[in-house]
Amino acid sequence: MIMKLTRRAALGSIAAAGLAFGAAAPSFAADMTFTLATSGSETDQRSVAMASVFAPMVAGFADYQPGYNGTLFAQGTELEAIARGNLTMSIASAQELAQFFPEFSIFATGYVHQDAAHQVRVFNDPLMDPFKQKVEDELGVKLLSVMYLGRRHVNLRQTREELDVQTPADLAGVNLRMPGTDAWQFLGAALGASPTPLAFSEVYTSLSTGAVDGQDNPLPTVVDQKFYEVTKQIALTSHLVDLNYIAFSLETWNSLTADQQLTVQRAADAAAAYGRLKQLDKENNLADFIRSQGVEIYTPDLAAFREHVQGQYAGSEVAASWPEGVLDRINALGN
Ligand code: KDO
Repeated sequence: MIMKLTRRAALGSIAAAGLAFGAAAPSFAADMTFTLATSGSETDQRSVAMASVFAPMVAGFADYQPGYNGTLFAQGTELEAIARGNLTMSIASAQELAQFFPEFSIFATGYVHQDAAHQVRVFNDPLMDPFKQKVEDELGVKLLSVMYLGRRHVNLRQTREELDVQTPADLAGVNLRMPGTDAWQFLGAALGASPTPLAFSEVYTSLSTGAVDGQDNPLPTVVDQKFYEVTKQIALTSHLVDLNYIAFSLETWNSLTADQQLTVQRAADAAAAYGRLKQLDKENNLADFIRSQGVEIYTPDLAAFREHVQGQYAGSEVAASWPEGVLDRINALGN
């Protein structure tokens, strides 16, 4: 009979053997499981970073169990699942957090973050402390690190001959899929389009049937999701240098030893850094492949887009939620 020696049994026998020979019994932390939910795929660079960097670093005391493609929890429900104690981690967005705390919309505002390095400076700046504290105090979620998702561009089914996007006026009446939260819908309208809320998992099918005219995601996502199969152009609007946060259950965090907390924090930072570099590399090298798939890629009138989008936020209800002076501090951390 083959006895399946579980890890716990193995550790127990080692400890017993040690005691038998007078050695001090090593202290083994109870095993635990870190579940992660993401609407991203298993091959998405952020998922790869978590599985290949974060998971091994915490393996000494936690088993990492990811759920991809929204299979564990639907996109936009992960934070509540963490708050209810049904999930350990998620790759959260500022837009999702803005549903709970409207002031987070400042980190989801078009043409504010300038690049990946700016995102890191902002996340590590003291200006973030009240934001992080509020999420811990009121949602029971700890924001460990900032991940780079990439520059979002307008990606359409129409060919450039059919619709040449130079300014926001060219997007009038375009049915542009945006993720479901208010901050995303505001951004879609600020671009000049007619935004349609749709879950990430529905985007490919909706593009292929023509249920929507387009979507906006960074080039690595266009490739990972094969959106190039069902679209014909990308106008490089760079309207949002997008980010995610590695969100972690505060209850689980508080149950960890100090050493385990340090390891989890370092693992999250390492995964975010690794994923950032890989995503930047992909972003800088995918345009030719996408063009080879029949998608025209070009740069529109960026000044026109920036001016129009920023004009839509100025004086809006969204901007009214931003704490005094935070936008100036974010801009001061720019290049
Ligand atoms: C999307 O639904 O377009 C989006 O890019 C929004 C992001 O905030 C994030 O949720 C992302 O999807 C998922 O991580 C899948 O890439």
